[in-house]
Amino acid sequence: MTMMQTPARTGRADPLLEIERRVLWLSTAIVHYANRVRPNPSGLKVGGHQASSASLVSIMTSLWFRHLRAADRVSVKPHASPVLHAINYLLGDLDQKYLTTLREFGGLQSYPSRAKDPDPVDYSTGSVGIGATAPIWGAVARRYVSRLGAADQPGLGRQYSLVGDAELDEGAVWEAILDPGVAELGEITWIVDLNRQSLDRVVPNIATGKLQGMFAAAGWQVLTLKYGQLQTGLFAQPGGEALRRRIDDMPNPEYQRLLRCGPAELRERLPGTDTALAGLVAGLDDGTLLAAIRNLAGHDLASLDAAFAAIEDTRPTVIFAYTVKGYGLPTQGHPQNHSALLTAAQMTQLAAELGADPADPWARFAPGTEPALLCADVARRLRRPAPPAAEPPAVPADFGRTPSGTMTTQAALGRALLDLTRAAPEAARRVVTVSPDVSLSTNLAGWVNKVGVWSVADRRDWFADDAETIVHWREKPAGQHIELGIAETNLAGLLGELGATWSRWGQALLPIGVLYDPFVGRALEPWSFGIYAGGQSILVGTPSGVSLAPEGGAHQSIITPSIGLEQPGCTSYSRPSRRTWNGSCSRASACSAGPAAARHTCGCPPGRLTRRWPPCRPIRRRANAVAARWSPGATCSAAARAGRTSRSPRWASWCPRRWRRPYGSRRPAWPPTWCA
Ligand SMILES: Cc1ncc(C[n+]2csc(CCOP(=O)(O)OP(=O)(O)O)c2C)c(N)n1
Repeated sequence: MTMMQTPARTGRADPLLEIERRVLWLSTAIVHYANRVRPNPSGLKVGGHQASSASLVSIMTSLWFRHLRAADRVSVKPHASPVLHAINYLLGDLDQKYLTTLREFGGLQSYPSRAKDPDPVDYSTGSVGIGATAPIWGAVARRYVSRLGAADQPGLGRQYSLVGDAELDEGAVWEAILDPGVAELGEITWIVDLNRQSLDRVVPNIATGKLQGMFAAAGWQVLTLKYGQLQTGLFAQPGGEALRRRIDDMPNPEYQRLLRCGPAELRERLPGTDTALAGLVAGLDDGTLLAAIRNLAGHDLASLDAAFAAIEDTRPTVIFAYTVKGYGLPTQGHPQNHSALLTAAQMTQLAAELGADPADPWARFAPGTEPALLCADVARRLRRPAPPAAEPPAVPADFGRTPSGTMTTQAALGRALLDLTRAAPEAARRVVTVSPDVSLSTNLAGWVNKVGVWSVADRRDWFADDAETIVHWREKPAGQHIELGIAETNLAGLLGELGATWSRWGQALLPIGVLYDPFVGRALEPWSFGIYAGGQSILVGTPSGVSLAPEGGAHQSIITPSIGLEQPGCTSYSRPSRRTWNGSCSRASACSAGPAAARHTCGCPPGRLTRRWPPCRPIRRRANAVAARWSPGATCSAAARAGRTSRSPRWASWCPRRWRRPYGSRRPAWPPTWCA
């Protein structure tokens, strides 16, 4: 029996339903081939997630083939990557040769990867919670670059996240949702794939109501897709109210157990002692009864249409879509189906149910048929122009000014930013600083005064006329400092997206994140992820050094340099002094924006650490040591074109001068798909 029994809404075959079935088949077959067909001499587990994918097939079919527009961007739950590839294949954006390469070297990646997959992927995902929140920071970055005249203006596209329900366990999710600026981003839409299963289990008390309340309290529009059309129809019949109550009241594991029942067992278990419900059940044939219990709105294309139509673009929206993990597969609803693989016999049976041919598993729709025409239409609708080539401004090698005297490198950071506004206004226009509520205590006050604070709309500065106020917090869309709440994970997420605008919209920024040094560790995982996903930025941890600065141990870490040392794709630089700054530069791009860091990180082979640990004192330095000089090679063009780095041997001394060449002269360009 096929489980994809969404009731036909028209008398004839609906091309969207045919596409939905084909997407289910292809996504299941991609995983099947990798595990059970492709030769595997080592015998090592390959893996892949048929049930997680099946859970999102209806939602993604509806989104891509009915609602998505070219300017929209989508982050896809990591374990549904086969669905994304299946859709890209049907749209002509993925060559057939890749369908047999899931998790193979050079093939389709385990999880959607913007940097490595051969087809269009908007956001890399994999570490749950981080990929889900990336579109929030992508939305901020897009709004930010629009001030530079980007072609792709804000508000033109929604930023979707397709999120697993267990993903909402992740702190990164709530850290992002609670940021005060996020409630203003009406282009954000999350769809929670509410299958009530995680990796290990059926989550007993997932408490959807509580989650919905938390989103609503954060200012989000909350939509719920629970009952499919078949269920809704039954609710109107005698005994229907009892059915609704029963479905609402039963615990999640019991519901999942019912999904595993045959008709006879279901007739007994579902009504229990409720005679009204028993009467309703008795009147249903086996097929309708089985279809009804699993008829959740997340698999109902008409219900999905209604939900998309209800999205208000004035505030973020979350849609809780009830689904069945493994929907349409023999493994559906089983508590241990997360990594379960269909057998060859089950695949043959599935092909028969879905109208596929196991002997020709990758067949497209026959030319001229309705689904083929729909695929062609959608491919046209979603075609995106390539972003214009990012032409970053030149960054001067020398500011032509020689500061003297004693200065901490922390103070030099603020000074260098201000000097840049005078020496190279066009480059300075592309600098964007980000701080998790520590911009003043890390010496950015002068810069903030000069450039203002970025906000979605102009806000009145109520202290503009207050003579005692030294730092003016002028919030406006033209501001160049972005202030976040105390949330280092958000900082790293936003930096990654600001550092990727050159590849998305052809606008290079020089993002600089500034935070207290020990909290680099707190931001570490999203930071690593952002580098892997292609974000290019400078992260400044201050104060740093091995001997303690007067600010004390709670604000100074001695392990940050080790972190930089170990992080592939990151050039780490530690400046000597306790009141110093530690510029950890991910890729060459933003090296140009750092003063001391620029001199050294841009000259060093990527992935290496230069470090020096002198005693903890402010340093008397000659002008060009800190604020006056910028690395000759540190231009953003090097940044924008830098390739991935390889691991390098460790270095524990200053970088020799002979290494000080721009990255651009050594590194290959990103592959063209990078600019999707
Ligand atoms: C940060 C992180 N922790 C753990 C994992 C391992 N993991 C992968 S999927 C998964 C469960 C995801 O459940 P859910 O988001 O509900 O997706 P679905 O059940 O629909 O596959 C876990 C724990 C991960 N990828 N990332």
